[in-house]
Amino acid sequence: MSKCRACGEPAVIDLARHNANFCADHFIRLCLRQMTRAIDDFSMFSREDRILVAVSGGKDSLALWDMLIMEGYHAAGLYIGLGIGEYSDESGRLVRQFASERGLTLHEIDLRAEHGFDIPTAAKATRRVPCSACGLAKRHLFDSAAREHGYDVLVTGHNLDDEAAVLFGNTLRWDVEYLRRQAPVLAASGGFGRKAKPLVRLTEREMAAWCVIRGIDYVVEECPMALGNRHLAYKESLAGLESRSPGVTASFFLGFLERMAPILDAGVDHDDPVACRQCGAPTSAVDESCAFCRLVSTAAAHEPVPVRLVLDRRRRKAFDEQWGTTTMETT
Ligand code: Q46
Ligand code: ZN
Ligand code: ZN
Repeated sequence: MSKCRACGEPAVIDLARHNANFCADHFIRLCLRQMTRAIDDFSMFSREDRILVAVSGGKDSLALWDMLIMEGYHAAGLYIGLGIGEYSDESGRLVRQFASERGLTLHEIDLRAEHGFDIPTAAKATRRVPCSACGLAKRHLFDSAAREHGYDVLVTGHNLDDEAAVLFGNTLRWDVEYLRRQAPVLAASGGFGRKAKPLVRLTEREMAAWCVIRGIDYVVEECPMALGNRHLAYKESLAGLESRSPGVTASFFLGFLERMAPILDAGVDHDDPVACRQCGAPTSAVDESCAFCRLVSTAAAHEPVPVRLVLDRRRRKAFDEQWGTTTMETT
């Protein structure tokens, strides 16, 4: 049996990118060290700050919340019920269970109950891919919840693999504006709060292992609406490279952060926002409602749409293959 590099006890995980194996205890310490390094290197927040963790019920955000609490940070959770069928039911249940078992503060927003729509309906009503309406709603609600409850910073569970996939896509298109915004911390600006990604030095597999070792139940299924999402293809390509050369994903993304630091833009330019005339949130849409309020009025007026009707033929075939369902036969 392989041994832990630090103490020689039996190892529970092999990390090819570190060319080493670790026992549970030393793996936990390694993860905490990597998170703390990201927080300190980018001055994300301090121990005095009040932190709001956007939790989806997936492994990354729950692991992040767990790690922050373990390191003594003041961190509460924010969960948004997106109304994506059973996926949302299960993720909400697991987030509530995580918070109540540990006595942590959890803020919840239910899109359907509070804003009159859900993501499948928003996708249909706006005729755009679900992730576009979803991303817009989440950005708005994260910001407004952090502001309303007086948090200093909002943190998300984006990991090294997520960020490397985004970097890969931005590089393939040489999208300089997006490349500049890939800093793991964005300072508060123009009425928008500070945002940070403390897991940028940790991989997806490491976060799954964290949850297993710490006994955290998380929603294992990917969001069904993500099928066909371009990021997944970039992730798969990088995973292929990683299996042949362990560590290549980390050197790609962390090397970018190190070498490109001078061009990274830690502040987002919102050119003098005004207050949305409906909800008061900062927006660049002068004399108009913000993008979220416009989404609400389009989506809430639409009849509710079940998840499966939003998935197009190609996605539904993949969905059926993945989940063993028969949505293809029902229309
Ligand atoms: S929840 Fe929403 Fe994600 Fe589902 S609809 Fe897309 S953006 S994939 S992180
Ligand atoms: Zn050890
Ligand atoms: Zn608004």
